[in-house]
Amino acid sequence: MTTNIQSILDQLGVKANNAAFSTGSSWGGDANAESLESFSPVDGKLIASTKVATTGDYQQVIETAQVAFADWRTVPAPKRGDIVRQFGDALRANKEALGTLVSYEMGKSLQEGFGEVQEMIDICDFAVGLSRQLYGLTMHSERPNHRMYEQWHPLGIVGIISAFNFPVAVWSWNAALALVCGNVCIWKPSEKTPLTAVACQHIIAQVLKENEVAEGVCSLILGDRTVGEVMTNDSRVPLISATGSTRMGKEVAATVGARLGKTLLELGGNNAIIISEHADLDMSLIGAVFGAVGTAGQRCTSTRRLIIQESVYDVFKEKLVKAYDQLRIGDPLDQNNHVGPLIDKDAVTAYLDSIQKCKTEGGNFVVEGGVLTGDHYSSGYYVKPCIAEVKNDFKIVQHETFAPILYLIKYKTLDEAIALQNGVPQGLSSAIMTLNLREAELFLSAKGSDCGIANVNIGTSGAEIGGAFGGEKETGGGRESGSDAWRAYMRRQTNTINYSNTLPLAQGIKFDL
Ligand code: UN1
Repeated sequence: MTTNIQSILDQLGVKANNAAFSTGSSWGGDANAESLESFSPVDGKLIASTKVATTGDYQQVIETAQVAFADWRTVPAPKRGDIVRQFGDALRANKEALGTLVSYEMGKSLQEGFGEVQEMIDICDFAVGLSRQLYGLTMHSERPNHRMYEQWHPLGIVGIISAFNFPVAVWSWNAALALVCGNVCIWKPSEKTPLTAVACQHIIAQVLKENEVAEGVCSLILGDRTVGEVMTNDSRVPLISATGSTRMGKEVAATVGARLGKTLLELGGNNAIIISEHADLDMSLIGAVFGAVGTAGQRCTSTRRLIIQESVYDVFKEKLVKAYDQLRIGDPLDQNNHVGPLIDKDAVTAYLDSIQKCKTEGGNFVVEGGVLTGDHYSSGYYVKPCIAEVKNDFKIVQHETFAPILYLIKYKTLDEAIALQNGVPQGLSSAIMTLNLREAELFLSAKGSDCGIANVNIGTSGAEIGGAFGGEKETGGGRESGSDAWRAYMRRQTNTINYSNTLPLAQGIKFDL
């Protein structure tokens, strides 16, 4: 690897120290606390270590955030938007360094690392415009000389729990919107990717400092799931926005629901592309292969299933096998490679386990998987993207494995294909490849895909930030990022104002004294 990671860490202000939390410019942490070490999946080397936050650290963060909210909510929204605009500019200046660190700490290809930072810049731009558009409706009152309208106020502290696979972008979707809406944020990143989080915290803290924003508006707390559990249990945090597995999401939903808090959940996907006999097969190939092997199959939007019409099944399978043959797997910082490593040893075990289960259930591997060994693959986390012919009702096919395993399923009629596509517990992303208008519209209709995202002639991954992002069923129902997702970060207040000389009651009720 030619990239000098040390100079990137220096540029981003990431040092090996005792940091376990930050409330902005100030950092803290107990030197005696447990270490949180970040190893690169690229070469297995220790990049740097931080500390796990203690309960005392958490208290300090939450109390600082509460004080900060009292002021931040009074800053005019367009002014808050201007600060987010400056954050976007700071990300532009650091795009190369941060994108490279994302690639090195998480393992995705450098192009995808840059893409992830671009996604952060895009959401900042979106949030700036939004800061002048937090619209409420006005209604006509049934009573004379009364006015009714609704307005949106910030919630308070937004707790953001993010996953390793998009270690910085998903935080920024939440933070950029939460901030323009007048909330303060506490971010608990994945314990697998603490350093990219530390880098982001430095970038945003600098912008906040230049604008004389108090400590506590944007905080970071490092640690394992224990820290996350303390936060989800805390009624001082009205909204928990969590990204991760369905198992984790169910726990968060139960804990936050028990205290009647709000959640925004973005959980597992089991995304399929339907490839019709009317598809442009060359275009479909790019969508399918990028969807299945991009980020080594570790996106929640990764393509896990291809549902292929029987008349094009063999020819498309052949194209896939050829394309997989040409995939270059290796150091993701080397732009010649398409696929980097999985995140860690557990991910490799889950990948091997799923392949085994698939075989036991009768899956036929047309491209075999396996762990790659040798000098180029020193971390031990590099695996071969593989393809298996399966039945949709195999147990393993119903399950989301965060790895590059692609399942092929054959269909006869489009109704059958849609039933297969919907026939899994998850409901995040879906796509159809067809040049036939009737097929495309049926897929998008109420009788079509049951997912939060449904595309035509585009794969399942790589959504733009402008649309609402999230899905149904076991994906959790939350919507982040674009469209009107901002409403999840605010509370709605209905206001009725009487400017008459009497006090008429609604519904015509008479009550005279
Ligand atoms: C995720 O995997 O959690 O649509 C987010 C995509 C990206 C975001 C994925 N824009 O693939």
